[in-house]
Amino acid sequence: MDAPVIDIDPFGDEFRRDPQPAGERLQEAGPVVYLESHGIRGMARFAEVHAVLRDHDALNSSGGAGLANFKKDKPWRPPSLLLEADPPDHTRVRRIVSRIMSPRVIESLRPEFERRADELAARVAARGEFDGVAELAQAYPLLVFPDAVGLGPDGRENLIRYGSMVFNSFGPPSELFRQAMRDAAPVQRWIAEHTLRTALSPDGPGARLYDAADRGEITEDEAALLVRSLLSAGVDTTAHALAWALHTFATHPAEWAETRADPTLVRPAFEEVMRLASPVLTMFRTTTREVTVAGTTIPADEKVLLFIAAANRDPREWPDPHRFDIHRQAAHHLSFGTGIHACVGAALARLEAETLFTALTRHVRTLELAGPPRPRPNNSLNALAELPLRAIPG
Ligand code: OVM
Repeated sequence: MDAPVIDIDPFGDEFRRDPQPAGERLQEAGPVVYLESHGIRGMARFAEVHAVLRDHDALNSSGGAGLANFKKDKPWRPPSLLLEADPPDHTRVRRIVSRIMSPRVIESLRPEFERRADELAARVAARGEFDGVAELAQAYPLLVFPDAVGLGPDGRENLIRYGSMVFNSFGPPSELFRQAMRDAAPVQRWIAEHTLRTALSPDGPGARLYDAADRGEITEDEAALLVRSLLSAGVDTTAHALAWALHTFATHPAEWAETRADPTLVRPAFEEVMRLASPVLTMFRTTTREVTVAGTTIPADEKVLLFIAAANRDPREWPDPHRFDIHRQAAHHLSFGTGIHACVGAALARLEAETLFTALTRHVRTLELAGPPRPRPNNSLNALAELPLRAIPG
């Protein structure tokens, strides 16, 4: 073993409660470490995580983005055609989804998002005390995302349940995963039904994917699986990003005052929140051959855990990495990944954040914690279950 052996369990309670000290220990130990808890390699320094995400030939995704090695263990659902696929298959479908979710297409949603965000922000601010998770961070994506994809109004809570299943599945088959999978059948049935052509409005990205099927660019089944990707990764992730943005502003009143005074700061401040509080803590790749990273050789067919959130706070890349600095150049954080698998919904997530927080600058004078935030344990997400907030409107 040429990598230092570390006893941190990246799916254990201690890591979940506070991933930051573990991140520092991993970085100090070296560019590549061996995590004996699961018999896997890990990386937590920015340079190596960044390089591995871009080296999709040597470290691929069809082995799965979680702990399970799809070459050996049967996946719990048919693999994603995006997240859990490699070129050339991945390239073919990714091109189609990228076009349908392009920044120009997403930008056309802005007026509607602005209207919804303003209504929601005004209503919540007037209430004074509220749960930032239920009433803003989850409520807003659930309000705009299903419409943006072309889903009808009913059953949206299934998206939260399904997101929790998907992101817990990236860890070991622990009690946490079993809990997430309890009564999974009706949720999975709802998701499957809502990936069908008949469930999607004719003007959204869902219908555009079926147009591609009609042109023969993908099959009908592939269109359904690509809609499933949007439903898997589109709600929970943005909800937690918005929750952390609320938390960060509530605990940094000077930065909130500055952002209120100049709402063009909303966008860079959100990038800085994403850097500091990445909703995705960890993601895996699988080696396709023996590969040497920063002088450490990793055999073929091994899972490699990328500590995304830790890399975003690596002092080798970010001066004063734990400080919330809204003037920092933060946009090259790894919370949306990088390389060919970089988040295809990033423009949509950014638009949600920009419209919601711009609306809040108009309706909320001050924001503070009204009680301790309650975490929501998850195998790969940094998630909040509850965020008690107090707002003074204005
Ligand atoms: C997908 C998928 C699911 C979860 C996460 C993700 C972070 C993608 O089904 O394609 O990307």
